[in-house]
Amino acid sequence: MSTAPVDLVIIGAGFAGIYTTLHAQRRGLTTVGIDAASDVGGTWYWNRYPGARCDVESLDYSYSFDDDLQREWRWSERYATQPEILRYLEHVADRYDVRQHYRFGERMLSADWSETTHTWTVRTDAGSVVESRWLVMATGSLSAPILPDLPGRDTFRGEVYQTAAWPIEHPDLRGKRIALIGTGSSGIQALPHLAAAGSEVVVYQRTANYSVPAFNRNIDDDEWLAALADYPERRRASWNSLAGSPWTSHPVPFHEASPDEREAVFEEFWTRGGVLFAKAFQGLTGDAEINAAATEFFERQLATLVDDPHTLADLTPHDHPLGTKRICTDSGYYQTFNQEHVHLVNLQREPITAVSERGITTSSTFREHDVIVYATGFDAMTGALTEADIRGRDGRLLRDEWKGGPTTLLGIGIPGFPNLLSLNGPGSPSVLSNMALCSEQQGDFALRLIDHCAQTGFTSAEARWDAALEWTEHGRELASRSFFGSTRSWYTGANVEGKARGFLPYIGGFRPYIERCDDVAGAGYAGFVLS
Ligand code: N01
Repeated sequence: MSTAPVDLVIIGAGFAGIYTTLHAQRRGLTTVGIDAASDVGGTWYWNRYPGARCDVESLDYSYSFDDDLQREWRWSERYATQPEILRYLEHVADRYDVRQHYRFGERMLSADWSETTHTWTVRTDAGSVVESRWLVMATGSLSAPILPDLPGRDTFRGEVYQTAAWPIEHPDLRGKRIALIGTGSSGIQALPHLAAAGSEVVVYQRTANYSVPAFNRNIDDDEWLAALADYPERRRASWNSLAGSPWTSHPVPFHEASPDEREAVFEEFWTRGGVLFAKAFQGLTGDAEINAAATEFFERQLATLVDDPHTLADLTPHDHPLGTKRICTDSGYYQTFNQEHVHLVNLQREPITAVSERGITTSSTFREHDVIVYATGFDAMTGALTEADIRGRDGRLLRDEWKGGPTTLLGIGIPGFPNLLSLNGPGSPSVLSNMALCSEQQGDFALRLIDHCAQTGFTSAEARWDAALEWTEHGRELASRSFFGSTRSWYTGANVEGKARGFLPYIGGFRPYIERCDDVAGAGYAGFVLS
C-alpha cells in the first residue's frame, strides 16, 4: 500500500477517464488510473467487432476542450469507425502524456470507504492497493457485457465471439457458417461484414429493431475546411442543445405542418441518417400521432430494402414505438438479407431451445454452425458500478443499495458513498447525449467539486438522500411523459433478468442538465453534505 493517499483514483480510460486524468494533472492533483484493458480507449478498446462505428458524427464525437487538438485531428469519415476513434483516443493520450498515470491490465475488485481517514482503499485483481481521497468511476455506460443464459451455451465446440469483447487479432471468418445472436446496434452493424466473410449466416432475432441507414461518406478536404471554419458555432450549438450535437428538430410543429411538408421533413431526416431520424419533429417519441407517421414512413423505406415479403414482415418492428430504443445506424443491414446465404430466424416464432456442440436448436430445427457471435448487449448504466465490491458508509455495498434501482444526485453523487463521483452514471444524460461532450462536462463538475472542497477545507462530499431522491424522482417523472419510460430496453433495465425497472439516463436534456449542475455548484454544492 502506498504510504500517502493520492488525490484521485480514476477507474476507466475511455473518453471520461482520459479527460479527467489530464485535467486533474493540470490542476496538480495526484492520480492513479486503473483500467482492465491493456491501453486507453474504453468502449472503443473493447468493441472491435467488424463494422463497429459511432452513430454520432465524428465532428461532434470528439473533445472540444482544446482548439489545437480539434484542428489537428483530421476525421476521415462522417461516422468514424472503431479503429479511427481508438487511434484518436491513443493520440490524445500521447499528446497529453496520460498513460503514465494509468495501471493497465488491472481490474478494480473492491473499494472501501474509511470514515476515519475519509479515503477510499481500492484493490485490483493484480494485487494493487491504492488509497485515495476521491474515487472517480469513469467506467462507461455500456461496459458490462452480458451473455444470454441459453441452455448448453458453453458446450459449443466451434468459435465463440462477443461483439463487446472482440479479439484484437481479428478472427478469419471466411467460408464459415456463422450464427449471429442479437440485433441491436452491434449485431446490425456487424451483420454485413459477417455476411461478406461467411459461407452462411443465420441471424437469430428476438426483437426487430428500427435501423436507419447512416448515409456515411468520406469527409473531403473542402468539407473539412468548411467544418473547421464552422467549428466554434457547431460546438456552441452542441453545448446549448438537448442532446449534445448541433442538430435540432424541424422548426414547424408536426401538427401545424401540411402532409407534403411532413413527408419532406421525414425524407430530409431520413437522409441525414441514423438516430437523427427520431428528431424529425419535436415530440416524436411522446406523441402517438407523430410516432405513427414516422413509423409509416419508416415501413415504406424498409419495404424498398428487403426483397422477400416474409423476411420483411419479420424485420418490421412491432414491440416499441420508433425511437424509444436507440435507433440503430447501419450500412447495408437490411439489404444483407437479400443475399442467398443470409437467413433470418424469428425467435418469437421459433425460440432457441439449446446450444450444443455443433450448433443451435430452436423449437423447429437444428442448425449447424462453425462460429457463434453474441451481440447480446450490456448491463447498461449500472453494471460497471455494481460488479465490483464498492463499500461506502457503514460498509454498505453499492450492489445491494441499488437492488431496487439506482438513486443518485445528478448521476454523479450517491448517498452513502462519500467522495465517490460517478461520471456518466445513472441519472446523467450520458447515452442520450454526445458522450464526448458529456464526459467533459462530468469531468469538470467532479474536478470543480474537488477543488471546492480543497479550498474550503472539507475532506468529504456526499449526496444527501433527500436531494438524490428528488433528482431520481424528477428523472422518472420526465421519462414517464414520453414512450421511453414504458419501453422494454436497456434504458429501462428490462434487458437484464431480475434488474430493477426504471429509466436510467436523465431524459431532461443536455443543456438543462448542465444548468442544473451549474446551479448546484453555484450554491456551494447544494444537495451535497460537505464535511
Ligand atoms: O445491445 P442491445 P447492442 N436471445 O442491448 C438480443 C450502443 N451502440 O450492443 O431486443 C436472443 O441494443 C436483444 O434482443 P431483445 C447503442 O447505444 C452504439 O447492440 O432484448 N437475443 C437485442 O437484439 C446501443 O443501443 C453503436 O429482444 C437476445 C440484442 O441482443 C447500445 O450500445 C454500436 C438474447 C442486444 O441489443 C447497445 O447495443 C453498437 C437472447 N437470450 C452499440 N438476449 C453505434 O454507435 C439479448 N438478445 C452505432
